[in-house]
Amino acid sequence: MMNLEIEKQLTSLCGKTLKEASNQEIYHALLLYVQSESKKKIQKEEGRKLYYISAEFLIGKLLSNNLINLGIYEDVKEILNNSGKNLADLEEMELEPSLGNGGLGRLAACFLDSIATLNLLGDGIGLRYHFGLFHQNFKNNLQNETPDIWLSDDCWAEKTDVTYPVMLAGKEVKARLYTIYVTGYEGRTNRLNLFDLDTIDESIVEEGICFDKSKILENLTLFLYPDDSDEAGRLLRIYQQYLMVSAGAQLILEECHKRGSNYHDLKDYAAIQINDTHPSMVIPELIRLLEEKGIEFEEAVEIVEQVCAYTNHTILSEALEKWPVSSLEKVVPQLMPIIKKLDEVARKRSDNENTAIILNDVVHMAHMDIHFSHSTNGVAQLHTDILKESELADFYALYPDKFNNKTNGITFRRWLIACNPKLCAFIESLIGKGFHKNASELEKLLDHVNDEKVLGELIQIKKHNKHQLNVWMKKKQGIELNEDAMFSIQSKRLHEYKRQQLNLLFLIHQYLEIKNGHKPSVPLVSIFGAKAAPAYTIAKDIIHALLTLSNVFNEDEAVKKWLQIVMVENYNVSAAEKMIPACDLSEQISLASKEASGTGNMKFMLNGALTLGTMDGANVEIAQAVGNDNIFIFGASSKQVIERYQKNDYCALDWYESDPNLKRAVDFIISDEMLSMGNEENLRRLHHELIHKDWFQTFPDFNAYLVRKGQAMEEYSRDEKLWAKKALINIAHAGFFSSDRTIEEYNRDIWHLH
Ligand code: 26W
Repeated sequence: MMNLEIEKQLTSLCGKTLKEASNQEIYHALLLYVQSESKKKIQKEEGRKLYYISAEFLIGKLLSNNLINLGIYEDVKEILNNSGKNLADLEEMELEPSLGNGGLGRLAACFLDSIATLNLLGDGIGLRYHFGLFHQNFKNNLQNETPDIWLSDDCWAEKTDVTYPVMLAGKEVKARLYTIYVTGYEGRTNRLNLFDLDTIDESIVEEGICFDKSKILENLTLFLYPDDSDEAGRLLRIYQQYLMVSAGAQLILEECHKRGSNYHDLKDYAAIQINDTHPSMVIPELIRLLEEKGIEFEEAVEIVEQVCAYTNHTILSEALEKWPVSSLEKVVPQLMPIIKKLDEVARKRSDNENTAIILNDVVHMAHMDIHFSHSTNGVAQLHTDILKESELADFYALYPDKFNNKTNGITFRRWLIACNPKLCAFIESLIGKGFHKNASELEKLLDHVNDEKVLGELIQIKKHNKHQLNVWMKKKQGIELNEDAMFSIQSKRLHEYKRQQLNLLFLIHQYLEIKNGHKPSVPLVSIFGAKAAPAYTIAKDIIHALLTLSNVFNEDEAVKKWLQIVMVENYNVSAAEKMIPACDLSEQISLASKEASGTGNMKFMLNGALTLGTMDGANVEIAQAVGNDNIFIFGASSKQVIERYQKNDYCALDWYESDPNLKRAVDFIISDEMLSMGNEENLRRLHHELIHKDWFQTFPDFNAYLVRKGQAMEEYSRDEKLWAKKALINIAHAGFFSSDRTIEEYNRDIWHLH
């Protein structure tokens, strides 16, 4: 019955039978159909509403996800099959928006899914970047950046008639609202509100991703985080942020007013979550707008503090945004008097200079957030502890009650149900479907961990997923993977603290051992996915070294069978959905204390990979959940690392000179083999950086990493059933890492919706 109705609608939207229609026409019809079905699940807006403001929403492709959430995935698949069409082919046609860098943006997307699934009233606010971050391709073993096109006629972001005036550098522009409907799993529909300017001109992009950074009206929303290594780029970031928060704040006030707020009681109508410091200007902007409505400054400050909450996602100082007063004076002169008054209030609240907002003519955005919101949270227990004890200790002393932890989570709808249908169906056959909405039910799997048949099936599913990844890689990059090997995957932004370079040194070591006649216990396919920020030189050098090393391996017939490096081009959500289900060993090897949480670690665990990791971010909580026998932990503790930084006595050269294995691996970067296939400049720079700086302390962890990874490979090759048992134990304990749990905690402690 359902099928007939859907088919009728699709046929009418296509204007012809599904058999006759092209994939493009069917995709278009499905988009319209899903949008109209989604809108039917919009509910009346009552009570307090959450606004999640974020510069990034890494939402991934939406078709399958929406079909699953609307409960019609299987129906649509069957209807298409009956007409000789294939849903997977349609999924391939969708262009993925790259509206984020990594974890922070993907977290925001998972949160929107969980908020709607839990039937909470909550919308996202962000920007409609035309080309997202960038599209990555490799040429001559180097990363190249081009625009990542996603806007087309078949686009999930609907243009609206709604606009808000925004003052940029004293000139008024019109911010236009676009809407993406966010479906909950068997739940309500909310919105993702994305702002843009009508005046953007995509044709000003020249070679690669270069464009005239001074033409604000034409370039403002072209890219996410355009290169901020120069002044024009930094100003552009401020323009972007202000467009987002000013339009966002106007939308919030307008909606609350419509629902009955007189602004004095704004806290009964709105909760605003500030996702890292990028949207921090929402605080002075709201105060400015409330003053325009006749509210006194003191009261406006109070209202904003009741409404806003701030999430910190990093302790890396370069990511804690600080804007020069002179830059803000240029772009948002209307905010500077307010920020100065807020600085005075902050200085009255505490005589500790470190907690001031303006220091040496620089505005510390995070400081403003902490003073003028009622909650500051970290994103994993360890991260929150470090914030309280060191990075933000002065603020914790001032406002102990504001600080709280919200360990990150992921949506199981996308990261299991959609991306790993075989595993999902198998789990359902064992414990039913309850875990779709109640993730802790996965613990029921513990009853099966000694069942040989179950473990055998789990092994087969992993094999199937590895085969699928191989098929995809062959098609995408013409690379064939050794399916019998262990698949280790490190996929995340490229950053020195995440230490892809440590993995590189391991691979070199393994290669040299094979050359010396010491074969590893199992062949290894080492897969990477990573984009490097366009201006981050050393990160790009690491990509270059990995690609070059991969050539070296491929050229060597004897080594090739044992070792393979695969760099997945343009790593994004869709690539992750293919890679994660196929992983045996999940590489989470950041320098302890530096990875706030990580969320990839949770996705791999849920899909039955074992973690090789340091005691960092949420790895700590994963280790607690699964127990030490079911995870491979190595390396210095966060305490040791923090101490080393405090003492400032780490000397990379000493480690290099005292460990022959390490020295041999590091020097191979500039060996004849590498130089003959790579660029001398890139390789020498990386070599030099490692031995003279190694700011993220790869050398002290090198040996522990070799040993632990060797153990993991040995266990994997010795007893595949035991490995599968450990994988099942990981899946069974993944429930805590559902973003439904995270959102329930945000709501319980911070938002108080319903
Ligand atoms: C300067 C601008 C800037 C700085 C840092 C923009 C973006 C970033 C990062 C990409 C922010 C980020 O993604 N942080 C990650 O947030 C995740 C979700 O909480 C955490 O799991 C990761 O550990 C953290 O690195």
